[in-house]
Amino acid sequence: MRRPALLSSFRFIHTADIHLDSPMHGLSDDVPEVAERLRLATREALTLLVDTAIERAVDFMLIAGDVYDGDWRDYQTGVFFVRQMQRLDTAAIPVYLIHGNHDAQNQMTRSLSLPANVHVFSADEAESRHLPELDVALHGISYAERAVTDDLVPAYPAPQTAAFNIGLLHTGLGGLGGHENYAPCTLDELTAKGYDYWALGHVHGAAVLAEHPHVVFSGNLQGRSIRETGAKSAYEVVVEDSRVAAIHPLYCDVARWYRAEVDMAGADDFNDVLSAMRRAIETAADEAADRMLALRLHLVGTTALHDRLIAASERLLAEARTAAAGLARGAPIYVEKIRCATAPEHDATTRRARADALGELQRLLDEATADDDVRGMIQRQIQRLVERLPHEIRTQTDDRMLRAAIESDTDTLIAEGADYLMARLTFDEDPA
Ligand SMILES: [Mn+2]
Repeated sequence: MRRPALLSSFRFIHTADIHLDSPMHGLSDDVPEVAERLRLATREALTLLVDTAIERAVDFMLIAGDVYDGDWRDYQTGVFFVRQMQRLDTAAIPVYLIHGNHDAQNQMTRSLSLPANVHVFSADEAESRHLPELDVALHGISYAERAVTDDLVPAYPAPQTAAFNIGLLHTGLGGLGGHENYAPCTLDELTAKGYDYWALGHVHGAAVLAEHPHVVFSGNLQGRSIRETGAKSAYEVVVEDSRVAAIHPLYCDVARWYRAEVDMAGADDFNDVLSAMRRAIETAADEAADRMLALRLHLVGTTALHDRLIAASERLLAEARTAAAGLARGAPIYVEKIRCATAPEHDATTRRARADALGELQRLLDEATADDDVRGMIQRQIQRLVERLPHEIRTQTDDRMLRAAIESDTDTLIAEGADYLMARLTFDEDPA
């Protein structure tokens, strides 16, 4: 095992995927004050990280790609970043960063000069920086273009002897966590490189994949949609005698996304439903402490109220939003969506047996479902709609009917559609 000549002790921050000024997905204009504050969350999280770096007097900061979400709308995004870097400059904290797929060289049409404490690794070839006072060698390369499909690791320089070696790399590492597999590589390849710490970016879930040598994804700094739930952080890495002694998460997220299940099994009427939703909102608010909260409620369980819940979805959302607004709390709560995943006490079998118009409709739907001509027609019509959907929706939607349409799952599509139709016919919009 290689031994540094001089043992060195220091602390640094590893962050990545800041996605500054990224839109927050799933915000609606119904609650403009909350939506506006959530839109600023990526900036506030970076401000908090810089506060923390200064307060803890770390020796340097690493940003492993995707500082920006994409090309700036105007210079304000860049101005904001430069100002935060200037604060670190004043505190004599150097910053080393690489660009990732979102802020690759060819994605950005605007740029601003950065203060002298910030070093951006070249997009032309992997390069190294030596920090003599700490005996640290940093290696990295920025993305020249969005879709980097080559393994970049072989091009990284050999470790410097008598130094603590750190590699900054933006990688999908084999498609981890469903992220695009850019700059693919393997864990074995990274641990075999001879570096002491790999500061990785791109995968938004934090993960320490190996220790001694360390291979670490810091995850993104601030969740931006219901797909990025729970606490988000950067890491503070403590090195003692040229060896990683500890890694602490620094929670700088100012808004948290949560999914909460609300069990409807015990609900007898609409008031019970509202109380259960209110309790779920309060519990999530406690978990988020004093942060902003963006919440999705999943109504679950078997209930006689199933049809009414589906028919009253707009009112339920409005009720949940006013309940959230009524909580005395420093930071706002945004109820993003209510997903009704309850099961009816009386299903299609019971409906089919009814002698009235609903029974007849159910029997008609049954026939249609079994008819190949009808199925073919539905498939063709839906296919035409699906082809027009933006790529992002096609790949990311978690709406059950939309998913069924995209995946040409005609059975689910018809069953869900029939369920909704039945619910709307059985109950009016506004249950008492
Ligand atoms: Mn990325």
